[in-house]
Amino acid sequence: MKPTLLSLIFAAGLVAGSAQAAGLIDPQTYSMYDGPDGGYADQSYTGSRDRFGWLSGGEGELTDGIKGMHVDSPDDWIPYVLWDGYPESRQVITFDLGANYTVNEIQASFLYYPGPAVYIPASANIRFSADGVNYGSSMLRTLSAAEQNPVGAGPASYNLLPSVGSGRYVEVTLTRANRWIALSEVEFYGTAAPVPEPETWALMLAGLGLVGFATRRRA
Ligand SMILES: [Ca+2]
Repeated sequence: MKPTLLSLIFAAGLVAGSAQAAGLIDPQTYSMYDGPDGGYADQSYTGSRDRFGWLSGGEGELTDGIKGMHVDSPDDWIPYVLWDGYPESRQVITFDLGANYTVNEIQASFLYYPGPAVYIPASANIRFSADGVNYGSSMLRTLSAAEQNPVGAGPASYNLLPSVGSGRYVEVTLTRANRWIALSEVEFYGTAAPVPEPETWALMLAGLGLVGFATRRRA
């Protein structure tokens, strides 16, 4: 009876694992080129910033939970990181989620404000990696004309992930439609997807072997 009970417990564990609801993932760090100095830059970034404006090893405005603000005066740019479309036409942000996850959704909070030439990106390219070196194929998300031109100026949030992905590192490449883009937050929703290490597999197989051995002995 013992092996049956063990397999029941094992099966219950699998069911419990798969039933876990997708929740908000807390990224550990992100790296990217900062916005221009002043109110356009990432004001609260905790990592290092080199002389070219490359941010690494920390996090800041894009993961602080502050999003969806309207802008009424130039001071209000502060919760946003802004990048000018010229001369760079793409902005690459790489997030380290801290562990492997199955990611269902990437919500990015932008500002649409055509008066001062702040627009929604035309598209996003998403790539996942388990080790931060080798990335899977690009997942392209093209934003529709309606998404790029919301009714009235103000904050606009879109899911940039066209289909489910998995990994620890997520590279988000934003392609501009026009001049500036303003980004206040990037949120990842998903479930922990632990990839068993070879040692874990060896232990599990050894455990199954022991169960089989015990069953045979009893028979
Ligand atoms: Ca924020």
